[in-house]
Amino acid sequence: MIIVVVGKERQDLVDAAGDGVEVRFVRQLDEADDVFGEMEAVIGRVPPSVLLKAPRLRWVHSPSAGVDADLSPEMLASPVVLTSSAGNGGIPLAEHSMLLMLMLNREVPRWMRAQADHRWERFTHGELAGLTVGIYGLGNSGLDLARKAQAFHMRVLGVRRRVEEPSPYVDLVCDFDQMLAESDFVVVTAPRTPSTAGRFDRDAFARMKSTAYFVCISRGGIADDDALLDALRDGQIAGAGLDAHGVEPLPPDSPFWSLPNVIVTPHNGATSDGTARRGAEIVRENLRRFVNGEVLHNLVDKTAGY
Ligand code: OXD
Repeated sequence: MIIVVVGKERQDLVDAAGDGVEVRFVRQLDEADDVFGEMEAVIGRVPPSVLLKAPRLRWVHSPSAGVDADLSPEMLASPVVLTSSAGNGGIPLAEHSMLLMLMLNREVPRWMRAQADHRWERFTHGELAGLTVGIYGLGNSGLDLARKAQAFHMRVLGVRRRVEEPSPYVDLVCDFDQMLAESDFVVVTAPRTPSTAGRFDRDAFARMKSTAYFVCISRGGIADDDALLDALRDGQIAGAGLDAHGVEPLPPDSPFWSLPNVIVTPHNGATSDGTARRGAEIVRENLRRFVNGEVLHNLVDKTAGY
């Protein structure tokens, strides 16, 4: 059996695969073109052109938690099993959401500007306690955020597709409109899928409180950027904290950079050693399971998109 890993050599993966399995490490998938016809699994992203040249391929493991970029029409049509790294970055993304909410609530950019000018500027700021956060998507990061937000004495609303799943630390799983109407912070933690793309349109922003903030830490494209920009400029909402953007990298001339009520971070919320470590553990365990014919973790429902 041949398994191709796009990434650095790792003895733990060779050990997990065991005897009789060839684990080939490459920097780019193209470097393994001599085994496209034989490889049975790829750990890494597989472009459509390679998918079509790999008749024995049975499993692809994505290095990402969100698999929107892996789900080409060819991948959707293929019987290849896709797994994700979901769960690797849930904790830091929830931390990043708290960070952005705190920064917006306390007007931290104002302190940073004052510090740059060596100016002692004290002002009355908000506190998160007693405010409502609406979490759009109760996966790993959404549920961890719910827990953290409750620890900050916030009321937690959640919107999720699989309402039957347990939602600990969420005060109320509700519908989209109720979340928009009642939240002081709306935080997008959902993957980008056919049903979430463009969900935050003009109508959605119009339904939010004018004092509310929009935070996105999962994927751009779930908000319609033009609608978001207009909502921010027209005062339909108070501001935004954005780690995920419709276009990445955010172009230098994007208006989001300079809006005074927006905090931009460069899709950096989960770039931590912990994310890498958890991702490595998910890969190792799935590799072991694949070789032993066991059910894999983090199976992607390709039609649902996550
Ligand atoms: C992901 C990411 O893994 O956004 O999906 O980093």
